[in-house]
Amino acid sequence: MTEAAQHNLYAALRAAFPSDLDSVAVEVLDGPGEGLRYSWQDLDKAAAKLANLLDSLDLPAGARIAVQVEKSVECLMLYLAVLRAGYVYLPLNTAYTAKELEYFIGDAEPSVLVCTPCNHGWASKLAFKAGVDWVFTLGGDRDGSLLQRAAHCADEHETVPREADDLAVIIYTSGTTGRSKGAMLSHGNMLSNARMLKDYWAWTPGDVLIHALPVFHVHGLFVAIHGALLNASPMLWLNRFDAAKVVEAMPRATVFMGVPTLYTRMLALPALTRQQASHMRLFVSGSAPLLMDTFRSWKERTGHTILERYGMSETVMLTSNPCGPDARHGGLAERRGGTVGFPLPGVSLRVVDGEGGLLPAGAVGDIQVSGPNVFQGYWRMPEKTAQEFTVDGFFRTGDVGQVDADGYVTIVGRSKDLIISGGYNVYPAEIEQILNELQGMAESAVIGIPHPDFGEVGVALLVPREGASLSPSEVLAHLKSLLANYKVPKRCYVVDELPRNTMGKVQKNLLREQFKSTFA
Ligand code: MCA
Ligand code: AMP
Repeated sequence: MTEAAQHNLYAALRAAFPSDLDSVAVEVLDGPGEGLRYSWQDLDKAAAKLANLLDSLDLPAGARIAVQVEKSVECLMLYLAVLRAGYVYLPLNTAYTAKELEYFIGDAEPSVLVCTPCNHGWASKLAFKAGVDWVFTLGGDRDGSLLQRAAHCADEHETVPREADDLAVIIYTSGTTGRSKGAMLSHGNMLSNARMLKDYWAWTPGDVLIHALPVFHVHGLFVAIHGALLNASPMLWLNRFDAAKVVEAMPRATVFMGVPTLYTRMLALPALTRQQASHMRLFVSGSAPLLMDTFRSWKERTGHTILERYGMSETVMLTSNPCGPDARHGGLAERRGGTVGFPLPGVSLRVVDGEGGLLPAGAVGDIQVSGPNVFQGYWRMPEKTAQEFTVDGFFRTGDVGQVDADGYVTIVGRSKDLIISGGYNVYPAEIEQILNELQGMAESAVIGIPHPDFGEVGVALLVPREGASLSPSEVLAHLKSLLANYKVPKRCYVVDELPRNTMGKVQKNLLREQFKSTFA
């Protein structure tokens, strides 16, 4: 392999594969492929075939490959193939509606779209209209045109050289303006983060990962998959999270990663016992705040202390509680509930006041970060990108927090108006924009309130125009037709007015207080 090819993330992952390529890399625990075992050789050869298929399409340099398919091992192979062939992977949540897909395709201008066979009718129509050259299908049962076409391709492929700064992935995140932005991550952003996490979380030979997260966001696609592949660790693979199946798999595994909702759902099962979890080494939680109650209950029930970490689509992972003693912090090894741990090695994190002045330990302010993991900017949004970075190159996370005297970081809130529901981000602005365009709507506000399963969910408050009447159920149905289902508020109330401060700004904190017990 050439020197340059080694900057390609795929080359680094491939170099870590075990010498016995016939050993099991992935075992599927659910769905149509339940019981199937894929070897490392299978991953490598399928990724080669798919990369050769992409090469045969004569795509322009830097071509985006948009993928909106159900989770499957074949989807993982496609991800590896795109990296290997040097193109840019664009994963899309399967919950996105036609309207949302249309936006992403219009913005990213991919050359290829891979969709599920059942969406092919409308998705291909929309894609071809937007100028996409190729549309393939990939189903959950190894069906669809993508694999049929790739079957005829050679199963060897020379990994395309990439520089560390070359674009590998675009991940869309919604925003406080209501318009989604594509965060551009390079091969170097992801590889540096994956290598550092391998050390920091002490991945060891013999580790086995239970993979139960979606593969279209940072947590499931990068943190979990890169971790396992870089450590040559087999994955026990669930296409859908199923609390009972994860608990059942624990005696054969050592590592699990999840959002807090997954932990609360497992805690509801009597089968989760100390004995059942005794083979496990590490439980990681992230993407949303882990409640102290969940942290304590997990410890009591299983004997394990969940390791909470913090990251973003724009930065991959930023901080983590220690896995073992951290020499940078006097050998502290304690995983402190309610905190997200220390900045990871190589990451600089600071807490600043409104003017950008550095705050002392314990003071609450805006979190800014820099490091080799921080993204290259927002796709085709140079002004937005410039706004989000300070003059000395720190990225403004939009999270509010503090660093204590021992160096532990705590996230205490967000300056961005964001709801995190079951680990998915929901931006009220995106929903309010749609609501405010409805006939008869004077104004609206979407707020996040506590929910026992999803941690937080959205509630919409609607103010009708004088003389107009609004039907909450019709409004919700309208939102459902346009937005991914997890973004749709769980409740909708018609109110006379919204509380405002003297500047005229809606006081969402008062509304959150008023509705906080809705799901208690
Ligand atoms: C499903 N529903 C939801 C959510 N998920 N509502 C609000 N929030 C959600 N997260 C709704 C559906 O709309 C549907 O409602 C009903 O619940 C049942 O849907 P279903 O698909 O059956 O739900 P599920 O399979 O039980 O899914 C729940 C889940 C899933 C397993 C918690 O949401 C999930 O996998 N979350 C993980 C998200 C994740 O990977 N985040 C990482 C992002 P209806 O019937 O009315 O339509 S990466 C990140 O955040 C950063 C970088 C980081 O730090 O990691
Ligand atoms: P995303 O759009 O998926 O990149 O979401 C990133 C956001 O998720 C961060 O800016 C935080 O607000 C939030 N987040 C991620 N991990 C944690 C955590 N452990 N605790 C609190 N918030 C978190």
